[in-house]
Amino acid sequence: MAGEPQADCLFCKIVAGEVPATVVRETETIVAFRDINPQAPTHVLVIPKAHYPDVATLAAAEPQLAADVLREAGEVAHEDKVHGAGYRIVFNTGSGAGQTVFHAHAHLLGGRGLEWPPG
Ligand code: DGP
Repeated sequence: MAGEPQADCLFCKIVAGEVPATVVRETETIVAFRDINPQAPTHVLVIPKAHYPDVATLAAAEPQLAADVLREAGEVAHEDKVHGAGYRIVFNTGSGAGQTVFHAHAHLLGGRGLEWPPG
């Protein structure tokens, strides 16, 4: 069923506490934790607790939950003090765009200069 935990999903296991992560923020609907392979001084993943394979599927099924992810990414940017200098929120969507974990997640990147266009 849409949104239900998936046994083979790494991020569902992080939500369940079965895989450890450095959690920086948690609400009823989302978890935010530091990326294991950080690409910037602040690199936090913000995920819905419910399982959706990518952001487009999430936004179509539960737009309020997608909004929760965006709002909480902004909150983490404030907490990590990267909001002043600017930061980026990225959703890799599909393997061709670099998505490797198929549980929707926002990358919050900040704390260094960020090039445009991204690679
Ligand atoms: P993406 O390539 O957009 O699907 O991003 C997946 C991210 O997940 C990638 O930046 C690395 C991160 N990641 C993968 N495995 C783990 C893990 O076990 N723990 C944490 N904290 N991050 C992980």
